[in-house]
Amino acid sequence: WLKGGSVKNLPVMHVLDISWFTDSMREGKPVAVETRHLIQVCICFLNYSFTCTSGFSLQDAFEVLAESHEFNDMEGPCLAFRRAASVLKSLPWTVQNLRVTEDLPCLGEHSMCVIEEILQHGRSFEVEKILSDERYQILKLFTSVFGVGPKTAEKWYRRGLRSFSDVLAEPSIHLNRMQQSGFLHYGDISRAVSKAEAQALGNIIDEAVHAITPDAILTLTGGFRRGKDFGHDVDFIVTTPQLGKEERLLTSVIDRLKHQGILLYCEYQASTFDESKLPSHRFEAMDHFAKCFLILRLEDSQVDGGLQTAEEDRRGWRAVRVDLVSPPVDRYAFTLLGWSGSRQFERDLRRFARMERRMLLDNHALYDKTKKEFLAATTEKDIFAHLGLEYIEPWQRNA
Ligand code: DCT
Ligand code: MG
Repeated sequence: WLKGGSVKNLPVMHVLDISWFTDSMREGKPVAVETRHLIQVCICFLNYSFTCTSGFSLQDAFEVLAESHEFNDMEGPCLAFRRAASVLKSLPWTVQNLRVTEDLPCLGEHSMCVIEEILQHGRSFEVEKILSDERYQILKLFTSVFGVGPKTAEKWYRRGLRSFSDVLAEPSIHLNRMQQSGFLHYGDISRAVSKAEAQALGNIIDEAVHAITPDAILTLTGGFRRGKDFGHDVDFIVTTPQLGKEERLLTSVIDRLKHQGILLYCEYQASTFDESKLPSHRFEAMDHFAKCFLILRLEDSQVDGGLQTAEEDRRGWRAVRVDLVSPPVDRYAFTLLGWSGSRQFERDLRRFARMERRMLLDNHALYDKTKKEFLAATTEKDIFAHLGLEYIEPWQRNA
């Protein structure tokens, strides 16, 4: 299966010997990009199978179920499984019998059945069926490309495309710029970014931002602010003490990175933020501040301890995804709270604000529907206080 690159025999992948892959890597043999990805699926399966027998698999199982429902455009069950995975992740102990789950929140009937099956049999038939399903594997492969969402992946799948080479060889498919860069840098950007690499990028952005505006405010956010050791990208917030100057700052930073020859890809979105349209009653996936999605070139010499690359990779650099968002300074605290994540934490915090406090929270503002007024905040602590919640540090928001 691995050598042929075919995915037809995936149901038998749990008996696959992955030593071929590790041996190839050690011997410096080239490994095709999609094969590498399919191996990730395979390792995920092996992890799942292994952890099932050792009793730590529930969270992985729910992540798989959530993703599969996302691919089927079933938002409700997808969120329910994501929430179940989060609850299990937040527990300081491992679930070993069904009774202890009875008092846990957010575990519906379906989730309980999955837990029961795994606790009893060490595996979930439903999860195994998904993992060996060709459509799931191909959609997972396609959506792993920067710029390819579930809709595009589904479109390609329906057209009979089953691999990256199928997509790239199909003359009627026109990849947008983001997807072209996604394929071009696939190997690098599908590899996790380490803390040291994030730190090195922080130095690069810090230098650029302060060369342009000496009193600019730069903050690392996203998963690395929550103390994670690895991430899929590095997120930063940049703003200026002077209201209105922040948007020009972002375009100047982009120009500077371009001039330095390290800008491999840039999608810039100008601000569409309009105070008069607040509060927003409909939740929008993205805020309206100026932002850019970048791919930057990071040199080995810039990283403390060097880049973590495979032995045969002698380029001396790697591509990394970086996001910059630039709110006006009076919106900084809301943006920081929103971009610090995790996504599940944000979702639940907004839900809490709406249901328990009759308040609307997003990355722009906090609105009190009872008092019909906006609540100002200069720090995250102010926002927690407005919500009547005890402040929790970013590292406690990982669930
Ligand atoms: N975010 C959000 N809504 C979006 C996009 C992002 O609320 N549509 C928030 C949640 C997390 C944060 O912004 C950064 O997003 P990611 O980089 O996707 O998440 P992360 O937690 O940093 O994860 P990773 O470590 O994988 O980058
Ligand atoms: Mg991130």
